[in-house]
Amino acid sequence: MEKRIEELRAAASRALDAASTLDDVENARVRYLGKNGEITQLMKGLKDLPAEEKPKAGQLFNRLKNEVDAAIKERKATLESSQLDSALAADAFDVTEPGVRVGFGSVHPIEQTRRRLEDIFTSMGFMVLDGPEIESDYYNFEALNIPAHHPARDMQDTFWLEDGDLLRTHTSPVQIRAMETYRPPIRAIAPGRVFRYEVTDASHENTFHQLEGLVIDRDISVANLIFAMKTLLREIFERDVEIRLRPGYFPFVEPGFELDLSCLICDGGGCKVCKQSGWVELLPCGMVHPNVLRSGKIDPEEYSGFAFGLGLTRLVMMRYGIDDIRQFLAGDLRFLRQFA
Ligand code: 2NL
Repeated sequence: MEKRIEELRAAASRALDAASTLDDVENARVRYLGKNGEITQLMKGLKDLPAEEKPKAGQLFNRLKNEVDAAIKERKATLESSQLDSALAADAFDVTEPGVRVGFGSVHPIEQTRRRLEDIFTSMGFMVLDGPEIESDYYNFEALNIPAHHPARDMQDTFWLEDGDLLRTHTSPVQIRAMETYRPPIRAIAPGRVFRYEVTDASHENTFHQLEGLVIDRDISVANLIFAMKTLLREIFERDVEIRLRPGYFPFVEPGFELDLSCLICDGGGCKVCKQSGWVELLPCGMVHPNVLRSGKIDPEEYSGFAFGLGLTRLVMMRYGIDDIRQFLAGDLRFLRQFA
């Protein structure tokens, strides 16, 4: 019995010395001290020994068990700490190494202009409103006095969705919602992305930016419209501008106007930009149609208003002399960096 105990002690010790991973240690524990382990099995034979040998053998077994147990714990601790050391070593980095410069982006020229316009309008007491880019037929057309089969629906080549909704072709739906939500007086602008189903070229995009505005109160007239538009344009271009109104047709306004700006390139003298006319077409606008007021639950007998639709994309092209609208969405850093 004593000899067998010594053999087991030596074998367990060798196994632990050879253990190079925590798995190896666990395997050794199972092999010697596990339920069916070699030491455990041998201890079970203790009861068959003659009575006088039992106390001594019992003592020896206990010592063996405790020794192997302690050796396992020690080996485990050693391996765990060396594992941590190597994990830390692998993680080490050189704090003296030069950094990699992270490039900063810049604000897109359309966004810059939009922010500037929002500042101008909020300083005049306008709310800045937002709305969904996916709209219903009702908010995009019906409520704006553009009934089914109206030619305007063909004019505005629309991205229709399968469920009958659409990508908004203007931000006017935002203003219909504003009329439903707020009571007059209302002063609001709705800047945002709009979509047209269109073949792209230097001056046409399927996605562009608009900023529409709406003012509703008692006794609002064309005079208020003209004053507001002149103020707006003076702020944008940072100088006094000449404007003129021509009749224009939009189903949601009556009367409707095309607002022309005296050409800023040639000061009205005639150049390539204004095609020698001295004027550039800039701002469709008009007095809100009574039907549209009614859509917004506003009584046209009591209130009147004006509205305008500023093509933000076109404005930015004019301001910076950009001659290809596709630049805006192309993501070419050489283009974008010029506005940083
Ligand atoms: C355009 C269209 C215009 C409006 C937009 C408008 C909105 C409501 C009521 C009445 Cl809720 N009018 N918007 C008015 C006149 C012209 O322009 O496509 N502009 C680039």
